[in-house]
Amino acid sequence: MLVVLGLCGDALANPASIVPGGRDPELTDSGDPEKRLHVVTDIEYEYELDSSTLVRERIGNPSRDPLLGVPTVRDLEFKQFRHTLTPTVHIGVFQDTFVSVALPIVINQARELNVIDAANRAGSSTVADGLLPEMGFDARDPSTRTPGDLLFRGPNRHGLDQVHLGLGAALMNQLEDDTKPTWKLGAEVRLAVGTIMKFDPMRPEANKGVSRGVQELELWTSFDRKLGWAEPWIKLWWRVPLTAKSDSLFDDPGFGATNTQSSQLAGVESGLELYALDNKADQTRISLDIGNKVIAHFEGREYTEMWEVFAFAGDSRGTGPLVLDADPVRAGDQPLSHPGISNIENYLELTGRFALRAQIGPHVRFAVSTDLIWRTDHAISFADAGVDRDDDGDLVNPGTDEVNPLHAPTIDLVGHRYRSVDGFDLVLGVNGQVLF
Ligand SMILES: [Ca+2]
Ligand SMILES: [Ca+2]
Ligand SMILES: [Ca+2]
Repeated sequence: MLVVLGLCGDALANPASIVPGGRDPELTDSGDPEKRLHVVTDIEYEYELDSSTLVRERIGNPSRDPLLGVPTVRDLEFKQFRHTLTPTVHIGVFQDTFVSVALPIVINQARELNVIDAANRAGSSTVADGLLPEMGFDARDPSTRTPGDLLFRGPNRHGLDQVHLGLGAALMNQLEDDTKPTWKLGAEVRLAVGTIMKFDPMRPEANKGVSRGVQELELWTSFDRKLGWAEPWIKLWWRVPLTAKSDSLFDDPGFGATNTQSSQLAGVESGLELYALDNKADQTRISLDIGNKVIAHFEGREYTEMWEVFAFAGDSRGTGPLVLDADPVRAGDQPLSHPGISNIENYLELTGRFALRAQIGPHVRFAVSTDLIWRTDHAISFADAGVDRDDDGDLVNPGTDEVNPLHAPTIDLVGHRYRSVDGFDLVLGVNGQVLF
């Protein structure tokens, strides 16, 4: 997508040489060198299709060679569709310095889980362990048996997660000194604004929010250099959660709970933009941008493919297998609902991206793009049993403050974990940009 670099973290941007607050690109060769680029407005539409297979670790087969590692069974297929519209405005506030506001709006998000062996629903490990009933669960029609291979369908969701407020500066600007690349640095605060995304099995359509309720900080830097008909660029960024809203699902229950925050992300994006047409006289350009992106997801808690099912099976008003004990030190169960979000193992997101860009005059740009995304296999129910403290022995003692209340043995014990494998996403994007 054609977006000014870094001003919209999820955009498929050529980081480009555009610097709000920097010299107006119309005046590269002549005219008033003091004329500034004041405002860049940008609108982006994305259609995203996500898929993965959920496998379950299955220990307990005595005839299996223990050296082969933990055996798994393929249980469920996950699919999600999402339409997102993101308006962004970047305003030059000083020489080569700019602020930005972006508001990603989820227009619609729908997700479902299909059982792989539809002829034997009862044999699905998710059903066998009591996480879902054999009749399945459809948020839109909870009392009816789900048809075919459909085992779970959540509500259609829409709304806002975060507003992104950015501040950036170009330390070098090729438009002003053509012996140098354009080098930018920036920070972005992402404030949670929308309805917190939750799931209540008794009122499955009551909450249609998409917000994680997490405030994040992103730091980024980028380099871009136009060399004749080619323009290589690279961007590095790191995103860390600062706090979570008090009613978010990222709650620390104390005792032996660790890693209760949303996971951190780090990314490297790069590309090579090749100009098929570059008419300097009227600034008409057509280019192909071929690039890649590597994003590391670090251990932490996330809304995974299974989060609504885990919330379903952990509703403290019922007797599901994931109901937690809020106080491990007090005898008996103090029922605590499983929040649905779960600990994830480190994984990588690897993206190949192709964008076709057109520039019509100095101030109007369009792009269409495709991202192909592969996610490495990783465990998605990965909570530790707790922490061993300074007592004798090195195990987490039951009934003590060493126990992690968020640990649900049915899914978090080695040999019982859920793993997301064969993750593949496709993103199609359309983008328009106007510079003033
Ligand atoms: Ca207890
Ligand atoms: Ca201990
Ligand atoms: Ca110890």
